[in-house]
Amino acid sequence: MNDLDTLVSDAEREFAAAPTPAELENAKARYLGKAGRVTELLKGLAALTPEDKKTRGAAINQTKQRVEALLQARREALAEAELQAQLKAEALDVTLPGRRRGEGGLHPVSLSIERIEAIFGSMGFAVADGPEIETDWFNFTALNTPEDHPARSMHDTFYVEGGNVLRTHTSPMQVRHAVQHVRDHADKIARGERMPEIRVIAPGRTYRVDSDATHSPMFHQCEGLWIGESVSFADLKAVLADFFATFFETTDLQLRFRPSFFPFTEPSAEVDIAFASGPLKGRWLEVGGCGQVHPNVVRNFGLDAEHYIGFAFGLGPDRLTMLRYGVNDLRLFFDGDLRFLSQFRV
Ligand code: FA5
Repeated sequence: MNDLDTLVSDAEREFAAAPTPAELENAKARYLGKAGRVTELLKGLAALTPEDKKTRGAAINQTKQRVEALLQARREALAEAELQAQLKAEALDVTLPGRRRGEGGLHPVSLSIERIEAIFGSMGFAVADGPEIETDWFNFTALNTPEDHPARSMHDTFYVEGGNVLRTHTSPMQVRHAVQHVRDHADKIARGERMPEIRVIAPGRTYRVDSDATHSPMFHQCEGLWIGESVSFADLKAVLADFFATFFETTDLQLRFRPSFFPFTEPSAEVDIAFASGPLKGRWLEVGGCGQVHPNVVRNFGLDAEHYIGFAFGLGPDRLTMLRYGVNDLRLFFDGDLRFLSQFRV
């Protein structure tokens, strides 16, 4: 083996031993770089006779090409190895099952509110919506609630800036809706014509400083108001009895109107229900308040209290949801635990 063949086989060995492209480039410099072995050989040509220069020069050039070819082959081999490693690392198993996106669903209380709206809708009640930050007038004063009423206390009510409150019940919607209704029919009323009855429900969020198994600081109520010329307490009982039977899909429940007091109704009652059978048999739970609308409130609607009469109620959709699904702590609905909430997905 002459010196040139030795050089080629040295280069081949060193290129093969370079495990990365960077190390291969270092090995290349040792042969083809400025001070590399091939370059040094070319420099040595200067000392030869013209005749020797020709043959030796041609031989060195050939050696250089062989080294370059080896280098190129090794470069390609390294690039190919890198590609294969990358493909292996990023291997896609097309037989794996796809990742499922979490399915959403309505909150159980929202499901109840949808149900409440549908049932009262079938009885001719419109649905109204109103602000959760209320003025003192709508939340208390217009509802005949005196300055010293305990509901106004800091212990019961969340006050916000400007003397406004997070509404403590949906009853302010009685006034807001009735005042608008009276305004809409002012011409008729002025002419002494019959005003269309007010028949509305207003579901929504309400707030009180309350927290136990049947009370949450943020909860829901659904107000109901029916005002006409001869709407009686008997109508109130019939409407609520009908509602509960439809909501719970059973006539196997007892309804109790327990005498109570609200400043905005007279007479007033709390509504309790109990199931005559099933897991909740015999347990009474208060689900709302109700009564004949107080004449002072009818006047605040802008109506003649001698002429217009009717009833109002405020139901607790959270409590209805507890009963419907047999849940014993109402706060579970608002903890945001998906393991609990997803059980109600329909
Ligand atoms: C009222 O809020 C009256 N505005 C209801 C009313 C309307 C009476 C119209 C007359 C005419 P009460 O405070 O009882 O009443 O609340 C009504 C219902 O809301 C309760 O029966 C209960 O079901 C629900 N409720 C009250 N506080 C909470 C609470 N902290 N968490 C969950 N539900 C509640």
